[in-house]
Amino acid sequence: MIKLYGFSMSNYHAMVKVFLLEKAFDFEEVYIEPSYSEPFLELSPMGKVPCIEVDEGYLSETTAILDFLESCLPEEPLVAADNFHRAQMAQLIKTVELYIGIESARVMGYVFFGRELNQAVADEVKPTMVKGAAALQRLASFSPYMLGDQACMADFFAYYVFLLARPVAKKVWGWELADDIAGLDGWMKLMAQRPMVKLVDDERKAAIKNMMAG
Ligand SMILES: N[C@@H](CCC(=O)N[C@@H](CS)C(=O)NCC(=O)O)C(=O)O
Repeated sequence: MIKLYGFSMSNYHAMVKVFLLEKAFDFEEVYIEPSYSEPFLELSPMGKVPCIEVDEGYLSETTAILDFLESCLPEEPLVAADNFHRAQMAQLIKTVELYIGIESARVMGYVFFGRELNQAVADEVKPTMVKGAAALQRLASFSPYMLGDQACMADFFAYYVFLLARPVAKKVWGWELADDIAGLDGWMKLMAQRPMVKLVDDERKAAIKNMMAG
């Protein structure tokens, strides 16, 4: 059985978990916090979560995990059948990951963990995110999902990026991302209604509440 290592508060963990649930995989979760130390590096060489354990070994990096899971159960597809549309989806995921997710994470400590804002970093991040948002507007159709009438891998990946990137942009720059990405708000609301997304989101909220309480 697949083992998913990580913790519920992590948005990357949420991406993998929701994907496992949507594809109806049999899996179990193992709570672990990220750490750059042995023996965890054996599972995840950058010391990050999530990672998974399958019969063949360990895998980390969310997009690699999602690709692998998709290839294990192609009969319940969450990617397009033809090569070009699949590559377009990969392009969209990469755009969201590099120019929205990773960039917004550079100022996340200020928004979620009470750290001081590094204004120089914030000044560097914003122009990249502005371009990322404009690129996404070109790449995603929001009709009503990112790439058409069915949810695909890109929707699950991007939803959990924007779940954090939106409050980050709002707090750091007073920037409502949905003002610059037409369709973003409605799409997020649609995603949030999916039963598996709701389940994972409720667990995330409960984990955050627990952390705050204790
Ligand atoms: N590129 C990684 C990012 C995962 C990630 O940033 N995970 C966070 C938890 S949400 C983590 O492990 N942080 C610890 C660290 O960066 O050392 C992926 O795609 O899985």
